[in-house]
Amino acid sequence: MASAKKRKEVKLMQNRVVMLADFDYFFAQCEELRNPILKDKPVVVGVYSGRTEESGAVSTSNYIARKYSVKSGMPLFLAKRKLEGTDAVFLPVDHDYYDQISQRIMQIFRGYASILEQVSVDEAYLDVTEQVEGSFDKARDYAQKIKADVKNQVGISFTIGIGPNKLIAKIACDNQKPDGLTIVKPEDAKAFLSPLAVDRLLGVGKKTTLRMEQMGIKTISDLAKYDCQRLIEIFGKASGIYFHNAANAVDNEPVQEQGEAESISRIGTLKQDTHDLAFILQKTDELTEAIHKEVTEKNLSFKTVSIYMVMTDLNSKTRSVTLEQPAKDKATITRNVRSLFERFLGESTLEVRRVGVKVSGFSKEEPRQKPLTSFFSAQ
Ligand code: DCP
Ligand code: CA
Ligand code: CA
Repeated sequence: MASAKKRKEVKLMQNRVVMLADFDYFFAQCEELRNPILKDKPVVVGVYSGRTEESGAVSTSNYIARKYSVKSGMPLFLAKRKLEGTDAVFLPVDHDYYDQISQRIMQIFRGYASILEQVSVDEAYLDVTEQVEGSFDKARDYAQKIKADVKNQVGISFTIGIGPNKLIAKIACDNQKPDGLTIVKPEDAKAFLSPLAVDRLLGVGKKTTLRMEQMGIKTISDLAKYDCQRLIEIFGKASGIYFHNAANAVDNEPVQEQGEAESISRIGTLKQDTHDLAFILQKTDELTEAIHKEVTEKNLSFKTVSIYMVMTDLNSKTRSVTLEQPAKDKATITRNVRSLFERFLGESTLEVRRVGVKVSGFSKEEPRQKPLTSFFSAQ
């Protein structure tokens, strides 16, 4: 019995069905969701730096605005110029709202996957091997079902890429947007990658692309054929092997649940910019409540409590305290958050716009720990 089970596991490992779901024009789609009138207009969501009314950058835009060649990262004044004469709507980012929607969708995904790995606010890998019994044909219907379910329950559309591993799923997902579905079967994976430019591979940036071009490598197929030993000599062992494998559609990275976090954090925007301790603590109490709930559910003890704040000038700051003993109670978080803010507000005259609370340094034994990006580094 045991060996039959083992064989089945091995078989499953060899023939995975991995999905990447990436929400379409996410921040802008969220704005359309709460205000459907926007759907027929160009919509630009931007980060306003606050220096002048127009200074800041485009976070994203809907597909109507993209027709006017508005792009993420573009200065807002340029986007305005491109959309001159249209009924374009410009909106500031509202991370709390997008996070809420994201969490609702991720929760639905959990019901459809054996393992869910959230990689960003609008992207997640789903290992659905078991659910579709290793079949890529079944995976097509299954993906449509997930899309329809999220559309019904939340009202957001997204694009799915399906492949035998994360690498293929990701590139398949980029293939057709929005509301796309691209399936690449294991036997087609190499041919699917072949004609693509090398910079489509994760980890191949501008510098590497240039270097590869000098070596006569332009497409992924060129890279796949290139001598692996030479790649190692030029790019080092880890990168050389990675490039060789990736170009040959080989990627054994498992889809990994991110539940075993190194830290638990929450972040929120204040109703108004302030320098008032009591006002800030009202918000951090809410955040602490949610953090403590998660800490309790996961049965963790923490050794570090941190605060995070974004000031009105958009600079962000963090402060931390390490406890003498690991703790698991809410009062410890509340008390330390309070004293960290007291001290911080005493040192700074700037007003605070967003605040965050984080606990870390968990002492429960955690197998297979992988460093996670916390909100501190993500900001
Ligand atoms: N984002 C941002 N600044 C950038 C790029 C992205 O603030 N330079 C934010 C806004 C996006 C979200 O991240 O909505 C997700 O980024 P994506 O790259 O997935 O882009 P979109 O979801 O906006 O569009 P697409 O339909 O191409 O996925
Ligand atoms: Ca997206
Ligand atoms: Ca994305």
